Amino acid sequence: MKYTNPVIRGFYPDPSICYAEGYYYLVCSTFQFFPGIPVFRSANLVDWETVGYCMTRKSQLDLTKMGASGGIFAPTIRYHKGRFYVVCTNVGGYGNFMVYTDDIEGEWSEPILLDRPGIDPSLLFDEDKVYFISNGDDGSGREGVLVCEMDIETGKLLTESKLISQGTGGRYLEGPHLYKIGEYYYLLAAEGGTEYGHMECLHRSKDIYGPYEMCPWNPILTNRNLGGYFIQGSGHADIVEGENGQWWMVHLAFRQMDRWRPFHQMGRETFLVPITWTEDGWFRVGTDGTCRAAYEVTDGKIASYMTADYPTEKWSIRPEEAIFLRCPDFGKYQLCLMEEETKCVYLKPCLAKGLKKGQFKLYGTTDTLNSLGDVTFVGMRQREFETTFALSLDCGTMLVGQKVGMTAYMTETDYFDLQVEKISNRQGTVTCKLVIGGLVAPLGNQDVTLSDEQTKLNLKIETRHQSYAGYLQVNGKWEELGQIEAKLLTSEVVEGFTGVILAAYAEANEQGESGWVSFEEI
Ligand code: 6LW
Repeated sequence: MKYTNPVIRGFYPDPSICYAEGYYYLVCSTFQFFPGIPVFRSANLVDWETVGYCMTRKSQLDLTKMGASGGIFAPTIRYHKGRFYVVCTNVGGYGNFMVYTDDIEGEWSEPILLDRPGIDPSLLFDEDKVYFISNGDDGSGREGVLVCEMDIETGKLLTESKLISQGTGGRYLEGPHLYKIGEYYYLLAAEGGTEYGHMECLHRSKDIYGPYEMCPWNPILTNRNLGGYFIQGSGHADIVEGENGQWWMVHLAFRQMDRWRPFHQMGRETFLVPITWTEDGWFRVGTDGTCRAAYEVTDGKIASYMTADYPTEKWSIRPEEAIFLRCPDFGKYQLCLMEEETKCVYLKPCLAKGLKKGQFKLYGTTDTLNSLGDVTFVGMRQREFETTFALSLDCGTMLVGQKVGMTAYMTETDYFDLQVEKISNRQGTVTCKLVIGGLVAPLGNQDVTLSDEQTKLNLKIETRHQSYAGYLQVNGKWEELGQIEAKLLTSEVVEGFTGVILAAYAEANEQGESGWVSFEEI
């Protein structure tokens, strides 16, 4: 098997994986975005398709006014006797919860709230018992990995939580998972924080409650010593057994923009590394405990490669992968979606007759891009350094005073924006600006004349390894309105746990009115 990392590109952090009936399933964090917790399926661990989401209803996930990097943190997925379970934390909301489904392509249950503080919960099915694992405070001020028994039917936690590990001493012990493999319970957990010092450590015990011994070569995975290497931040992992007894680890990491520029704009992504068991019942991962750009694994023999080629991507909406902010009102979106093709029930209100592939319509509200409101916003994660995001916008469908546009969006206070304002039926203005830390930096603008025959404007955002640029097409030629250094839209500058989303949005005019604004991919 030969593949390139990351196996799931763009902002898809905190991966958790399980195996069920011939396929692997993987889930990720989504924070203030909706729907929550994408569910991916793969037959080979390399090619992943989105088959649904755990949180698709406001009754399950109310992200009203949720700030950046609040909301849905690291989920864990497990499969047991025909049912999929996900445990997770709604930070700033109702805390730890469980959802389940018997139909992986269908809807998930309402959340069952779990009465334990902390984040990053996990589950272990062990013969007739189910254990709930989380990290946090044990009640006496000691922080670490906590374990208790759980009734999987009701979500009731049956025993006191016991602290089983405080890790190896790195800061931010998180993302714990327990596995029963052979005669040992193995504990995997991340430490070091989800930045450049990130690492994954391994422990084991014959008793679930410990004492746990540490793997002699901890951390078993980290890229922190590969200075300048473009893959950094390896950690927060989960493992699964693959074909022919080959085990695999999925973990998060990020791609920094250039060798001496430790900044990353695409968020934390999902990587895959092979596992090699040792005779004494420990294991090693990746390449000397690091994650590399590409792997070739044949019959347990592992070759790895430091570099890989990444394609240039053209932005296009795939509705089942589209990402929205907080509590979208799907009545304000019309997407090109075939009813018979989508099992995403939440998208049904967006079904539009008569749209071609690549066309969509947005209806603006008084919620704006720089607010904590439910702005009409539909995006796709930036998945490659080099992306072309080009749309034709029909100003004829806008009301006077409306503002609509395209954005490379990190948070409500940090985004690159190409915005059209309709000044009158005959005039519009296109403005390119950067909003950073809430400060507005205008970069360029251009007045445009509209007529009955000429209502369309072609707009484009180009993403490069180290820049974002906004363009307007004038007389058939792309004219640059503004450009920024990509480092301004990276986690190192903006902070938080998310990555750039390339999105179109629509706002109402001052009277709170909107047209159905038409966009078309070009
Ligand atoms: C998540 C924690 C982490 O809860 O980052 O990298 C936090 N690991 O485990 C947010 O994704």
